Amino acid sequence: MKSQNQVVLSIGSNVGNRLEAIQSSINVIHNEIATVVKVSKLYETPAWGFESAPFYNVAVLIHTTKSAQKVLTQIHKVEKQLGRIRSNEKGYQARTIDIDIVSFNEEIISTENLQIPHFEMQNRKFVLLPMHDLNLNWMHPNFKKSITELLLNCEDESECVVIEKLVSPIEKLNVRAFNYIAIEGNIGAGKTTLATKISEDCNAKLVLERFADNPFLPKFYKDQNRYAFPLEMSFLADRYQQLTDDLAQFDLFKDFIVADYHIFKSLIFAKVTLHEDEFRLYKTMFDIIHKEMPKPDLYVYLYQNTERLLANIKKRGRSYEQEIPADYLEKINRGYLDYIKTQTDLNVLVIDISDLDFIKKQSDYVFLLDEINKSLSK
Ligand code: PH2
Ligand code: MG
Ligand code: MG
Repeated sequence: MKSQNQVVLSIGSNVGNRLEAIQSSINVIHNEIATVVKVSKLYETPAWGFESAPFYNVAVLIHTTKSAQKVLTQIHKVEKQLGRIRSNEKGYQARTIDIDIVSFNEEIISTENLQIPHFEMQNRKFVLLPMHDLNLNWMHPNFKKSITELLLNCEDESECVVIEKLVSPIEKLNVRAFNYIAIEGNIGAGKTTLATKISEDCNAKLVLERFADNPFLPKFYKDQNRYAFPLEMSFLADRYQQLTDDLAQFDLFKDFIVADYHIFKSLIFAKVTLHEDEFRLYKTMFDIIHKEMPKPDLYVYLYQNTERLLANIKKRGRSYEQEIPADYLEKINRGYLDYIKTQTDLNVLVIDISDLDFIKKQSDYVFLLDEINKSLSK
């Protein structure tokens, strides 16, 4: 199950500079509404259903947590922003830009202003051909047919010509040239959320910490002195095992790996939670183990202020985390920053996300992707 909705939009233009209009709409959608993951080839297509100049058409795949209704309202704003003027005349009009929702996951949505899947998609080659390029594993929820099958059954005879290959904003990132990115941060900083989102959007293999399996964690929060050592040892063993398994298995169908932790996290936490003598023993074990571990091409540290960490912890509601005191979080943060300072041959990117919301604000997410991309091209 994906954490985001997979939405296909059909974009068309038959007035003015058609390519520019389509490209601008893709950029505005990506920067302000939802992540544009894939873009089809650009087609020239005869006006369907009315006499008018030929269109340029594309289909795009977007990822978003927004509802279909919200996406609709926002794409209407983009149409306006790009100079679309809707007249009151009946029937189709020539237009600088038209953005329609073709599909929303495999859902059937029927409201006053929204029919999803688009009610005419099966009759329109200018929708089906571009959507076919997106290579989705998508089934029409009413007809129970794939795009390939709908194309075979489609009676539209209009001639649609490929003009050029277009590249999505996500495909433009050079993150794919790298193998392994680790997203780090304090408890509640949003590591898992960001790593999950990046893996979905950039076709990366996701490696998540299996904290839920650790039987010592709830006990530790109740009695630190008693449980810190077994907790840190079991985390270390678990992380070692997971990372050696997952990083060794190169997945041919994925472009790179994104993890929501780096093995050094173990040492950072142990330094805060263990007594000095215990830490020395722990460090001996850690040094033996971590030598074997692959190093990430990029280490991202999400810095988040304590107030928001506490709010996030409260919001996600894991019972055993609710009593975590602010000064514990501050010690952990200091541990991370001290560690980062000593790293000379690790590619580190520290991002202060205290004033960002990469879930609710697309522009904040795009900012993060840009930062990550910049530090990879260095
Ligand atoms: N959009 C329409 C009606 N007809 N024909 C082509 N070729 N391309 C379009 O995008 C298009 C159309 C209504 O939105
Ligand atoms: Mg339309
Ligand atoms: Mg429309």
